[in-house]
Amino acid sequence: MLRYVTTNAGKVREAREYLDGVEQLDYDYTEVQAAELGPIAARGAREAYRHAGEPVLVDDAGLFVEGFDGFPGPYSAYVEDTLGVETVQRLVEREIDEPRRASFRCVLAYCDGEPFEASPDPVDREDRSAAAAAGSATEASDGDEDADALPVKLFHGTVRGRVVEPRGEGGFGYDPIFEHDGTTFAEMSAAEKNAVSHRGRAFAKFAEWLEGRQN
Ligand code: ITT
Repeated sequence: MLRYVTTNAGKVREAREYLDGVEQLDYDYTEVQAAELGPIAARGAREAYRHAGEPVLVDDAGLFVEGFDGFPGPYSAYVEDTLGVETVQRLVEREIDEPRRASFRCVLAYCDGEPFEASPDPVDREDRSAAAAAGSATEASDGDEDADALPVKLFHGTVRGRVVEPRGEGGFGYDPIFEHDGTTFAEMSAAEKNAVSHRGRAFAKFAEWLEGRQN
């Protein structure tokens, strides 16, 4: 049984469109600090796999504002919890001229304890963030050899848009302030959002790859 590892019910609603019978695992894995989402998700997937002992899928996402060099990016959850998305929108409006470009990015990290065949989507084979934290570029181990050796398959999805004044009642998180093609994500149904979103794009790749792996 595949476990979708998240504490976020909004993500689960969107994932159901792609994976029949996917079960949520409400497990709060350690989110290491890193400039990119991939290493955070990969490390989370290793930790969640060790915890669950079953195939796991971790989903790490964030809003990258171009005029802020990608901030809040990997810190999106912390910024939502502390400032709130409406404050983020006001800051962007104050500091950045139109069109206030931004992108949403999502990385899905899959781990089932087995190695992976080559495919266009990358495999993370070591815990680079642990290596960086230990001050070594070559030594990947942080003392937990087994976990570091677990390969993790990564699926990326990105969508470009603009930061706008909040509109819409649907979705979650930053959806009311993110506009794509004239509509905010909060004004879309889950199916409409999935058709264009960072998560939808990553899930479409993952679902196709998983089907091939299972057959
Ligand atoms: P888990 O880590 O338990 O999955 P989370 O909500 O902390 O839940 P992330 O770290 O991936 O998940 O999310 C980073 C932030 O981005 C957080 O504030 C989310 O609400 C927000 N977010 C993620 N995906 C989003 C989406 O599709 N639309 C709007 N906001 C989103």
